Amino acid sequence: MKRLFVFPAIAIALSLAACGGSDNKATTTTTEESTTAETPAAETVPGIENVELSNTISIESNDQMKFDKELLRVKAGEPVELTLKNVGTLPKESMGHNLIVLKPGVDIATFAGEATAAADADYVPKTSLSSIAAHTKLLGPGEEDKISFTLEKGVYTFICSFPGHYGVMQGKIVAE
Ligand SMILES: [Cu+2]
Repeated sequence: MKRLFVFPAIAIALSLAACGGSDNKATTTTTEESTTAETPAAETVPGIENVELSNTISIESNDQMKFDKELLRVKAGEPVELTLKNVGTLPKESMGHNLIVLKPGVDIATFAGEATAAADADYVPKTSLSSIAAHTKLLGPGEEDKISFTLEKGVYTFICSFPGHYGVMQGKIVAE
């Protein structure tokens, strides 16, 4: 029965995120307090069943402002080795890329706004470190970075936090 309660909560969260902009905190948190219970596996990610489970991940970013993978599936509780390679040729200052894995429940638009203001920290905002599960460096053309991290079960969003990129440069990691 838990799933029935949790799913609407996610739907509300997503629709709020989609609206963007409004800081309207007084919105419809109508239903029950029980929705705050942690059931991370309840979110369903369409298409995840077609993704091979692997804790060794290689992702490319490019000048078209794209990651070459948007759905990842890893084993929870075991180290994930992720390599991001920027295969573009445009300068880092205009088309740099990173990959930030956000913790479940983090508001992406809010985070991205804080990241935009953190140019001197490669768009990894120190004010929001608690929202980050893992991140790579900001990469210029031809550069790559390999990171290792371990996730608990759940659905994580990853983004590139370079200003203006997260809308198209984002994906999901399902840790199961
Ligand atoms: Cu980017």
